[in-house]
Amino acid sequence: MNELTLFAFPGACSRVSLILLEQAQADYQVHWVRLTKGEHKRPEFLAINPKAKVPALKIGNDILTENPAIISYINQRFPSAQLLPVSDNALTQLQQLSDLCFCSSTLHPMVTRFCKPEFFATSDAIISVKQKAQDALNDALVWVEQRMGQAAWWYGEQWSAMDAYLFWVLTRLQSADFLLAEWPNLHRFVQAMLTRPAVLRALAKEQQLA
Ligand SMILES: N[C@@H](CCC(=O)N[C@@H](CS)C(=O)NCC(=O)O)C(=O)O
Repeated sequence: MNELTLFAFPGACSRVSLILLEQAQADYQVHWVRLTKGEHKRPEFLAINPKAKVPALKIGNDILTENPAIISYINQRFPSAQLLPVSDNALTQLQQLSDLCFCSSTLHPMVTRFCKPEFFATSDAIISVKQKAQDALNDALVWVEQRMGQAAWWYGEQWSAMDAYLFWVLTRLQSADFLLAEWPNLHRFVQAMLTRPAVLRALAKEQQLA
């Protein structure tokens, strides 16, 4: 089997893959890329991911980037962990991919604008970018809150990679003082995630670097 190394940073979206590797009880290593020190822009890491982003997953001598692709790989490599609901139906599989893309392409850019508005605006416009991101997040989270309803997890009874992804979105927002109080189902969901051993192990790994 090809060795796995996850390039990650505490609190970044690499947390999703970290949780999944823990959930699958995978044999893997973590290589921390200190974003705060600009390590993602250094030649050593650009040789891994020229897009200068975490996560990246090294699989033997190959590299995989982009969250939905990495998550799909981990799911396929560890089938017994059932990180996504199993289905032979091609459309169902694409709907699962669509859910992951909702996190990566719709929610993630809003999260970045809320948490790091200075990446997108000069000082006079920073507050306005953050406010616009908050508005967009509020609109998106109305649907997420409804979709979760009273269900334990995104796909109902079965915990999945979507829960890990949503957990990262929500905890990243909380770390930037986004209040979840308005969203009782999402608040309950985050609390439930914090009781899961794989989630706690992933967070403890992140803490080792902090
Ligand atoms: N489209 C990429 C986005 C990855 C991404 O934005 N990663 C952030 C951390 S959450 C990052 O590495 N940021 C460093 C920077 O932009 O300077 C994916 O889904 O994997």
